[in-house]
Amino acid sequence: MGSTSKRPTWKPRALIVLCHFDETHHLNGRRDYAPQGVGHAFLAGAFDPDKVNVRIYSEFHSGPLHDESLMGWPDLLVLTGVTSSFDRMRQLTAYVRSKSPGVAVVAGGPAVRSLPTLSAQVFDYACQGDIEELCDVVDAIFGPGYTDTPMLPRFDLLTWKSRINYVESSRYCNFSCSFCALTAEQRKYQSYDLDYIEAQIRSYPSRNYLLFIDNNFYGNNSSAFLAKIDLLERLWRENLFPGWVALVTNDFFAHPQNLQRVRKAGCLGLFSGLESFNAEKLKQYHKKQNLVVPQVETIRNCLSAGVVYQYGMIFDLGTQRIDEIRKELEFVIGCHEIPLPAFLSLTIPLLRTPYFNECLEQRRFLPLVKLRDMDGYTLVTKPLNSMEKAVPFVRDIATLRGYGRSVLAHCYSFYRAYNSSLSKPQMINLLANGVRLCVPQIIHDHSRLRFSQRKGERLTYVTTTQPLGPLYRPKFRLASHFRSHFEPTLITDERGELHDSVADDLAPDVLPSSMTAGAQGAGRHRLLQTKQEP
Ligand code: B12
Ligand code: SF4
Repeated sequence: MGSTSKRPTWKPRALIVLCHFDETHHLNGRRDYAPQGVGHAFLAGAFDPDKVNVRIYSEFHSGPLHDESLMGWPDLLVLTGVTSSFDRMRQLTAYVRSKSPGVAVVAGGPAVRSLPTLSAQVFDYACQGDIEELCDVVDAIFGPGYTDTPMLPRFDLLTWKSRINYVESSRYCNFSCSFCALTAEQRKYQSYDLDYIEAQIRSYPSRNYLLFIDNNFYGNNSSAFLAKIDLLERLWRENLFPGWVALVTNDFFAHPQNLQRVRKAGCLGLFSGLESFNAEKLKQYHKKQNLVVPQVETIRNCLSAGVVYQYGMIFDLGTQRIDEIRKELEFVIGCHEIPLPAFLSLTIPLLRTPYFNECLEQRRFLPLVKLRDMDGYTLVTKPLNSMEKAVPFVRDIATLRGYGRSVLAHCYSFYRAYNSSLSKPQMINLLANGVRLCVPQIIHDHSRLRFSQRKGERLTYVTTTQPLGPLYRPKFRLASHFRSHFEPTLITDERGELHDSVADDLAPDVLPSSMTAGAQGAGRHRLLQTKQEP
């Protein structure tokens, strides 16, 4: 932790930003995308609303923060975001320090956890813990009396118009897939107290669909799971929401009664990290939970039970040939019993994961890998195929470009197969996904503006040559010592070896500091009476 200390004699102002780089270099934000990140609303719960003025901003939703008056507003800046948004956190730090001299900057989340040494050099407080750690930081900066107990998310500050209310019922995951950021962090799976879940749901002012953003809504304790479903059924019957969707791991489907139970409790859809139909690949990913039940049968059973099934697929061009991947895609598009994937992306070697270490050891990284390009849509490792073949594949991956007719045929047959078991809104949801894949330009998406704003800066889809884009050019004049905040964080050097600037944090023999005792802010868990699993 840093040592910034400020005893306010006025009502202090805290700005919380969910930082984001859009991989398309699109600058308008994705208002119509689900799920939205809600980390900023959770963090806002740390402050006593009577004692601190709090404002939140999501760059994923509303586009890059450019409002200079807002940059000049806070006494405290809190930053969160996915790993690839680290540079954006650095940029905002420079902007806000420049406009609000004396501001304290607090950052946390996966990027800060993966790069603790580097983060400590940039931010005043580089948090390794959970959201509750923010209360300790606020105490340290403003003194006692400015935090709120219990710490409830401030969904009332979300200004977006949405038909979805986001809720979280657990933290982390009890599996350890080789590519997953949570595997790198090694935190224990935690289910939240039912009162806390209910309080989140009731705190929303409007009746909307519920989306659980949990990594693993099912968890590893069936009685805790069933108690949660009982709660949801009670609240659903109370008409608090029209239905709910959640993300479950594949072991959920090993018990057929689970499907009936969630359906009866108002579940409309489930998302599962299917990742691949290739069993060998799943083993390599250490995703053994996906090998327990046959995949197509699982999906069919789910849809026939009246529950939408959605999934994502990932591809590793460093170990899979494009022909092999195309066969898998053709299998999916040709199989009318299953919906099309909700998203397709490259497998990302997220920092400190086993997959990251493997790429490092096997020298699979490309030269000059930039952290901001670890977004799933830019090549950061050497492909098995030639670059000439790999690049167009990467360019088209998100949208199934080239499969338009087959996708439409798939949608038609899928509609006929499940028209009787799925409701109209459920069917529309799944078919809209097919349309998005076929005609992506009608929805804000990957094919739209796949180039940065300045002429001559077309995306190359290869990290070594990918233009940095407009956000790396400061919006206004900054003091020269802020210049380094606009240089990209490099993960590899010109030879593809670990870059010196991150070696202290990422060399395979470095013990992740996230594993150190007490790093989870445990003292501040209030309503989070976590049930430790056996
Ligand atoms: C909504 C969401 C998105 C949204 C918005 C992401 C965002 N910026 O928040 C979008 C759609 C953009 C997204 C995209 C992707 N996502 Co996503 N996403 C989520 C999801 C479902 C919810 C995020 C959220 O709001 N969490 C709630 C907050 C409260 O929790 P949290 O962010 O995990 O923060 C915890 C700690 O990190 C810490 N913390 C975080 N910030 C701070 C700040 C301070 C000051 C402190 C003290 C603590 C702290 O406290 C929290 C625990 O108490 C999570 C799963 C999950 N349940 O978190 C995945 C998740 C974050 N996504 C993930 C992945 C893999 C992706 C993609 C790479 C997927 C892909 N292949 O396309 C892309 C990234 C694209 C890109 N451009 O880089 C991974 C991790 C990614 C990473 N580390 O970078 C997760 C964890 C899912 C998973 N298990 O794999 N995602
Ligand atoms: S099941 Fe999902 S959340 Fe859990 S480790 Fe695997 S990828 Fe991560």
